[in-house]
Amino acid sequence: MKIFLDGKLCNERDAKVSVFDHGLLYGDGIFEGIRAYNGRVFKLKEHIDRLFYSAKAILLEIPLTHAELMQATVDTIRANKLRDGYIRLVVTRGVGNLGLNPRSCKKPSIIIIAGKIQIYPTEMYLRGMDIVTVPTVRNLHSALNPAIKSLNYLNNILAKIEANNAGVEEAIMLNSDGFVAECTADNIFIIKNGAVFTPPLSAGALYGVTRQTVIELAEQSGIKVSEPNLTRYDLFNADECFVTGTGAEIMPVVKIDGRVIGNGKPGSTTTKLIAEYKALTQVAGTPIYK
Ligand code: PXG
Repeated sequence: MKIFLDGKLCNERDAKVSVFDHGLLYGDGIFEGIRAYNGRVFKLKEHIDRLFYSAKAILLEIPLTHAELMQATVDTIRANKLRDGYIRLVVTRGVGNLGLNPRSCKKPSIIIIAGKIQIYPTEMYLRGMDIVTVPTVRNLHSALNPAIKSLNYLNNILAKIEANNAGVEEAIMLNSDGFVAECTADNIFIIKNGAVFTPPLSAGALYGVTRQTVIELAEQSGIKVSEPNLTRYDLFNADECFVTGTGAEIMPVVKIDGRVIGNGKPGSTTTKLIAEYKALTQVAGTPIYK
């Protein structure tokens, strides 16, 4: 596997970072997870834009432009001869001394890994997923804003551990007011009486690229989409529920905290959105090969 590291494509065994990198020492850095389908990078500009927004929020200067970073991403996928795959883009604060002050870090590091990912078994997409709400509350905006895709994912990982302990694959995280925020690596949606609802960004949801794509697909089909605060009660009484993410794509949810959602099977609107999303991923995006 070829890895992009600080401007060069190198072999996997040579792709090493320093133990003094603040990305490792403090989780000081940001990342993106991007997918390629059928020889194209899906929503590349949206992901790169979000990476720059995360960088801005933590006062990290990415040493490449938007265009250069998009090109580096495409080059890395091409170097690995992939047509379908998963790209992990990481920007760390870089090498510094043992104190946490980022001023000691002179140059951020850029890492691009292009590989494969399958987060959930294929069969689960047909049957639907069982999820639970967990005790770990989503980060406060006033502490570490959930809109920042930072290398500090412990908030999400703790929730994931709680999901694992409950014997399920994904967790719903509430915010400190008890409203639904999102899942550990996915946004959440419900459908009630033919309309689509998803928590607002102000509730602690990431501005998900898949979330936005699904909102657009639903609206194009004439389905009303709104972003009100949602409670667990709203989820339990939904007709349909699904989660969205670059890794998971669109996963139907059929049980939440022991409550069966709708008729306990992936709903018809969810199934339609999954088909439309799949179709879009096959034709849209930035070409990798000329
Ligand atoms: N919320 C959180 C907290 C996320 O980390 C999403 C929502 C969905 O956003 P997108 O833009 O992907 O629709 C994410 C995305 C992984 C992995 O390695 C994580 C994500 C995406 C891809 C892979 O588990 N998180």
